[in-house]
Amino acid sequence: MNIYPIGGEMSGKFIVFEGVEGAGKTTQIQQTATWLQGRCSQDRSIITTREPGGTKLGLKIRQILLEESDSWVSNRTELLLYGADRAQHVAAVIQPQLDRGNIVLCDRFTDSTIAYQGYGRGFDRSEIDKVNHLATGGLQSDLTFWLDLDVTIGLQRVGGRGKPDRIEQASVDFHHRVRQGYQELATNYPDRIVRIDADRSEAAIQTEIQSLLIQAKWLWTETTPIED
Ligand code: Z5A
Repeated sequence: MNIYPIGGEMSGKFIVFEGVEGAGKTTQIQQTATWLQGRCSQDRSIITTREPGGTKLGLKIRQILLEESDSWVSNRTELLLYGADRAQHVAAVIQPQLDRGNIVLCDRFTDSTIAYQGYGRGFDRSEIDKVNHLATGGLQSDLTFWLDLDVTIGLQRVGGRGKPDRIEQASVDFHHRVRQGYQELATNYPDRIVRIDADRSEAAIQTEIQSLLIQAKWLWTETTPIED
């Protein structure tokens, strides 16, 4: 978690970045944080965080889920571990920062569980929703950027990073189902989820994200400059 100290008294905002592996979430979150930091300097702190692993406890869960790729984890255990990571993350980081009026940029949230454990692993949506609700108490993003990319391109982008983790090792069909899950989520929740074509340059993607945020009136106060 990185904190850019700025301060302020407003309702916090929660912006999530989603997408298949290698879609560019980390890259775009960092660039968006830097851009927002410059624009919100009098008003708010910009917090960047991620799932799994946005807390000290979550880092241990992340290690079990991803780094120990040789150990067997049942699908039900995997679902509950992502839920446990999220419960701690919401309680220890996300909700407290929102309560302070800060802007939280999060790499993955509840839609990842729907896409990966639901569409990917095959869990019923009702079971996923129960775990998500238990973990979040109903907290949802104010806006989610879905960075949409062909899964083979995404896997190629991250292919040189060394030994693939447990989820990377899943079949290409699994990753296609995940992308289809995101597609259906974006169709079903158009007010919350915005599709961004991620098969473009980093700069083009960042320009579109900034443009969408400039248009998001709920994000800005009268004292915050919103013109370029
Ligand atoms: N998971 C789950 O199953 N259920 C859940 O509830 C949650 C997660 C929360 C987390 O993995 C795994 O957990 C994830 C889903 C599962 N597994 N999968 N698949 P992670 O945190 O290790 O990885 P990730 O979230 O998938 O992120 P990533 O692989 O690091 O990708 P990214 O953040 O989207 O991309 P990036 O790091 O910004 O960029 C990747 C590379 O592409 C890098 O070399 C960049 O320089 C390059 N890049 C970035 N943008 C571009 C553009 N526009 N063009 C060309 N190259 C680019």
